[in-house]
Amino acid sequence: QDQKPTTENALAMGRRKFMNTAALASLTGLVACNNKSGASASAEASGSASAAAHSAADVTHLKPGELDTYYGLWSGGHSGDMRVLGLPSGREIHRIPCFVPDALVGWGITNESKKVMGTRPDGSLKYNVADTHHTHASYKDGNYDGRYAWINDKINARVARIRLDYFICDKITDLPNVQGFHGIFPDKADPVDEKINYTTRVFCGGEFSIPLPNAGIEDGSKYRSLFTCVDAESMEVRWQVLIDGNCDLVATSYDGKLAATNQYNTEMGVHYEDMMAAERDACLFFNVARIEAAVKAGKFKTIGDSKVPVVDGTHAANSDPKTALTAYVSVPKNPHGVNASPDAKYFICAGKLSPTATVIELAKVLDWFDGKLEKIDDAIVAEVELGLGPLHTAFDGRGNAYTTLFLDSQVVKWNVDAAIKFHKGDKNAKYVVDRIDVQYQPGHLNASQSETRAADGKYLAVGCKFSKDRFLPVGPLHPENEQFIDISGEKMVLLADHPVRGEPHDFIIFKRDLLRPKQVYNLDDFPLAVKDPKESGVFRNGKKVTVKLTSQAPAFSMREFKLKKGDEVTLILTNLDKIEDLTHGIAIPKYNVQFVVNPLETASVNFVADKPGVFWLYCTNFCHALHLEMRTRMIVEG
Ligand code: CUK
Ligand code: CUA
Ligand code: CA
Repeated sequence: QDQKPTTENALAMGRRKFMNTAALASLTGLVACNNKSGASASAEASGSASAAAHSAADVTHLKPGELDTYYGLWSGGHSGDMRVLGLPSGREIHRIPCFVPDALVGWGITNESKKVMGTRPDGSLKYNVADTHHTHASYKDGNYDGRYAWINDKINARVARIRLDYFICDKITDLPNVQGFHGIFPDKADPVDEKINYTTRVFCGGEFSIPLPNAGIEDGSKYRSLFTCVDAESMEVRWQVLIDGNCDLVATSYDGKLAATNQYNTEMGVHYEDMMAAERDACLFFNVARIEAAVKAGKFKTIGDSKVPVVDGTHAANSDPKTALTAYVSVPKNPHGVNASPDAKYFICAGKLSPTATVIELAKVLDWFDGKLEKIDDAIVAEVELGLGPLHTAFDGRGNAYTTLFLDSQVVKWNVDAAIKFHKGDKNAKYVVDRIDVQYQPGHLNASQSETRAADGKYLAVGCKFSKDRFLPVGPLHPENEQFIDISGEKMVLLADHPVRGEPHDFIIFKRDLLRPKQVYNLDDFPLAVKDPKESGVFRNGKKVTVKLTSQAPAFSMREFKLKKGDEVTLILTNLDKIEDLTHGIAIPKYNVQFVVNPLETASVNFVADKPGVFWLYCTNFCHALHLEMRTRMIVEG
């Protein structure tokens, strides 16, 4: 593959012409054949690249006891969780269950986690599956403040909040009248109150249009999508915007004034060939202050059973810039990804089916809303060719952007100012700085601190959708390859392959000192806490029985307890050990119960004592030299 970093070379790439003229219906075929060429080309290139990669790889190899310098928060895709990676080592340190059950900690088994996840009237979980794509954290002064992260569930249109002090999910909100909730981004400031320079809202894009209300209508032209605003603190849905077209990813401006979503289905097609019929789609901007004012003024409707105010963001209702709530900036064919540059000036949409990236200047979008820019498309300050299948863009804080090229299996580094000059007519402006092969078919990428004003341009991670030959074969299901790249110099240097279990999409990477995680819970945060071993016992109220238990290595507070067959039991366990890392677990054989309690944590489960006999409740989490002896007898009398 051509590695020379010149625009001319990039433009001369023959496959681009093929891409532009070939029937796009054969897109999947093109991916398959490109896979092969990508693999062989990189094998040839690896000889020359390996020497540089070898010495640079030292930074990813931490000595025993050495700590990583960056946190990475990764989405788990249809594993439904959030992952915590340490970087540069690429080690997976933790998984945070949110939407789906987790056997390790008993998420989805304890009453406390079920309350967060949501249950049906019979007490079973509302959902057991999820598909997480995008994870972003809360801001203050343009950088992460370590309070929260949010993650989407595309399948069931839910948004989960993660507390970054304990690395746990504490709230999940269902978005009404939305299917395929995809892009998500918190705001970074308030558009009205300048004193609020931190996150108060989370914006959520609805990707699949549906009948509103959903009444089983076949005529797709009647379907619509909604853009949703969730309150960052209460996690209540604040408002929604009815739009034309759909929402893919979401970005927000640093001043809090604008949110945007890229739209690939402005055609509102229900079949894929209809979704790529138009030459251009859009990046749809939302004027947050005006929407909030419209909601306040009562200019909204509601849909079906939902009480959420829905304002009108369609083309027809927003042609006058002075009152418009939304602005549709045109972007070439089926864009994917919209990303805010760390200098706060631009949003960049990648072309996906077009080999281009579009740079939109935010000041000009605001000018249009103020009636000072004639055509909204005049906010486009660059539209430059990058390569085949551009998807997502990250930044180094030195004016360079890095975009994944899915079909080319590359990351392209390009200079935003040079691209703007080139677009203005300076054909000598060399905007492509470097290209690097990645293995293979990259989706998201992100650089350290890239989504903050403090982008530091040190590292770049690339989520490769196919790992093919990069790891020991483990049967048909391959891991993904989160490749790690040094971007501190002019040329990108590949540092490491990191296998991850499927199927992460997006992730953020930030400096470790932005977080101060807690190691021990606060007893008082749990209303059911059994604060003293002397409080333990079996408390009966007819058939309803509460079992109160505490754990302190190497024993539970009761050596045995008795129940009667048919008892409806609530078992509460408080871990009174307050030492860091001293977690206990409890399992009840044949009752399908297992969960852990961390230091000073309380958790509870409900079950019916329907099986008589002796059941050894035992500690599942290795805690002490007498861990195996740490058990208690549950005696169920028949
Ligand atoms: S999407 Cu997965 S590669 Cu859901 Cu962010 Cu682009
Ligand atoms: Cu307590 Cu093992
Ligand atoms: Ca389209």
